[in-house]
Amino acid sequence: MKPDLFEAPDYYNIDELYTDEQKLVRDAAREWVKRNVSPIIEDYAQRAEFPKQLIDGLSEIGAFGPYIPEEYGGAGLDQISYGLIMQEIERGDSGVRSTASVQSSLVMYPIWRYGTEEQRKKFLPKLASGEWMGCFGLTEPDHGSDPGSMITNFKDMGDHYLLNGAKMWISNAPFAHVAVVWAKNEEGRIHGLIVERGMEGFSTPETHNKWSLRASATGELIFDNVKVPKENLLPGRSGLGAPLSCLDSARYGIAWGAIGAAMDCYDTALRYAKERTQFGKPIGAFQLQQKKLAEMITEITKAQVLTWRLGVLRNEDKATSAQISMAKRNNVDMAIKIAREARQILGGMGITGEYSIMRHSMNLESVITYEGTHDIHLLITGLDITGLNAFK
Ligand code: TGC
Ligand code: FAD
Repeated sequence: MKPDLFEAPDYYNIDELYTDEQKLVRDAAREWVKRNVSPIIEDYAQRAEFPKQLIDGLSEIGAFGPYIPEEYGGAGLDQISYGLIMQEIERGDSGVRSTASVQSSLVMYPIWRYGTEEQRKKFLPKLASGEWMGCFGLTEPDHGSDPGSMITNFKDMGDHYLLNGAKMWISNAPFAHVAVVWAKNEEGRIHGLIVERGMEGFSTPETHNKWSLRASATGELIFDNVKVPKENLLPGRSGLGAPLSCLDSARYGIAWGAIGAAMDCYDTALRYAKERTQFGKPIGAFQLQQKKLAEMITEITKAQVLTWRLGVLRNEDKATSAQISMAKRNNVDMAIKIAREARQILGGMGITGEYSIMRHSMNLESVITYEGTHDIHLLITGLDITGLNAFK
């Protein structure tokens, strides 16, 4: 892979909107990605392997629990800093950002928000340091967009719960030490359970042959009469709203992350267009290539403004789930279109691993599907503005 010459686009001086602390956090993550992710990521993606050596560094830049209070090992940062960390990591690779998103928003967040003090003390510091890695089991083989119909269930056996069922498409599953699993009790009410590796009847087979998110490990969670101690139930909230509130936090991070992937594709294509000569001049001098580049920077700038504003609302605890859906949907769609256009600017070179664009493009096919598909987020906006439910 070519050396990482990334220069972040900031066409509207968005930097002026960030505090010094936010910029410091962002710059540290940016530097870490340049030094540690860019040089190795293509190789790991080609081999379809998660680079586990990045775990310590991810913890050091605050990517595991950016907004979790410091008393539990988190970085105690605000929501914009959290977003900027996700942006920088996904500038490197969506799969690495996925690992951080799951650890922070889908494992640490529910334990922090809905767990007991004992659960917080037992799990959060180890998850923040990366000593333990986590995964989040909501999706099932037959229930993806409609998680409320899940069949994974647990029975109260007096001194423990007995868990049965299966989850599919679970990021980090193959190596996770703990899984936050959503399952129905005997009354059909959804609860979160912390399942730990080593519990009898719990297995995590890896999903192979992905063309997308190859540097992220994906797997199944299989529960065959797993005895889960009663103290592993998250008591703070039940019902579908509990896992969906975790998704709000992760979707918010993805809205920022997608900007990172788009920025990397744009920056690469811009540099290439100025250097590559055809018909006696740089291809960037042709109107058709300028149209692509001008549209890319316009869309990136709009996404930056949208996401900064969403971050302000999140910091004030005023962002709605529907606002988060709009940003996730818009920014991932923006990034996937930019990746496709940027690939074309590089001609044949664009399909090779010499450049990051094709990897981003393929990764974004997962990002546009997970955490709610492009269609589902549109329907969430539709429901919000009309009050009419078009899901069912
Ligand atoms: P519905 O009846 O609308 O809602 C059920 C209850 O949940 C509440 N609620 C929310 N609460 C918090 N945050 C949200 N975003 C919420 N959305 C809804 C709602 O108020 C209600 O509460 P209550 O008290 O009345 O019971 O539920 P529905 O069954 O009609 O489904 C709605 C729908 C389709 C929007 C939802 O289920 C959905 O978002 N589906 C998409 C599924 C999804 O996003 N799965 C993601 C799996 S995890 C993942 O992909 C991780 S990838 C990670 C990585 O690698 O980065
Ligand atoms: P389906 O729900 O079957 O949807 C198929 C198509 O139908 C989509 O185009 C969808 O938009 C459309 N559709 C569905 N319902 C409607 C409707 N009402 N109206 C209109 N169109 C509709 N899940 C986890 O729980 N944890 C994880 O860590 C996790 N990681 C993932 C990692 C990867 C790489 C991938 C690919 C997925 C991951 N997922 C995870 C699962 C992900 O959240 C689901 O794939 C996603 O929610 C969609 O579910 P599905 O694949 O079953 O598609």
